[in-house]
Amino acid sequence: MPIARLSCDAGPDEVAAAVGEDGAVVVDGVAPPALLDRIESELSPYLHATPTGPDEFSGSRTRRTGSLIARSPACRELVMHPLALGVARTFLGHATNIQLHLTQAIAIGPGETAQPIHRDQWAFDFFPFPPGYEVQCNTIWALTDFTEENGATRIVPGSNHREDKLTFGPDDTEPAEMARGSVLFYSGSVYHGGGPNRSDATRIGLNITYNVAWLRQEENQYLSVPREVAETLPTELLRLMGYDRGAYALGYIDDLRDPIEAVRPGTGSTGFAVAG
Ligand SMILES: O=C(O)CCC(=O)C(=O)O
Ligand SMILES: [Fe+2]
Repeated sequence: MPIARLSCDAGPDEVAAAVGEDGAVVVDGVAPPALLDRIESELSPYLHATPTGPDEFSGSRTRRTGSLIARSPACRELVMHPLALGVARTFLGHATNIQLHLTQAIAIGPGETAQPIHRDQWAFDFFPFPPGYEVQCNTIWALTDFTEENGATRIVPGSNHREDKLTFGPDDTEPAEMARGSVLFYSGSVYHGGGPNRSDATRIGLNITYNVAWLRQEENQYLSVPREVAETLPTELLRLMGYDRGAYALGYIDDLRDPIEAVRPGTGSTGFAVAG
């Protein structure tokens, strides 16, 4: 079964429905080349300085560069992209609110082997979420073309509906081939993994993921983005980063103050409940 594809004029509802159906969908041609050029130049020094991974899962020829909000103003536009946010908010609409889970450039170098096939929601200590209760909505934006040869993400379409803790081999998977500027949406429940890179060039994807705001974030935004940078960011982005309550009461400051008060004093509400 091939990976579903939509064109860039698809709306959030259509994309979210496709993610719910098969666990993954590629949307072609979403990010403009000029934005990708800015991201490349802003991230380039960090990508080069990042060490390769320490184990099989992170990849001994793969570099994972985080803190994209702090390091690349252009990446903030992808984090806040109306299609990505719209899909995440729709797909996770059963939760009171959502948050940014992680931002990570994944550069798979030549010679890298296939990443083990997994569900991203296993990060939550393998908690058995009720089938159909989705906790994550993920994107990988293609900063380079993604081809079968250079390590395009491998997906097991439809596996979002399968049991937990299954094992899949390469033949069960399909490569999410896509051109630079396209974006793969996938759920926390779909089985997938980074592909092996048999080319002589590096494959780079920007993995920007969202989760329900009652769970912990994988990338700690409060510590990854220095306070002086946080102070310059739009309130909507800060809230998405976690300067907000999760659901009714999670994450307040001292006397039930709104977490946004830490960065933007005088703008928040007091008490429980999610602001704005
Ligand atoms: O780089 C990719 O294509 C996928 C990476 C991935 O699934 C992960 O790191 O969890
Ligand atoms: Fe993954």
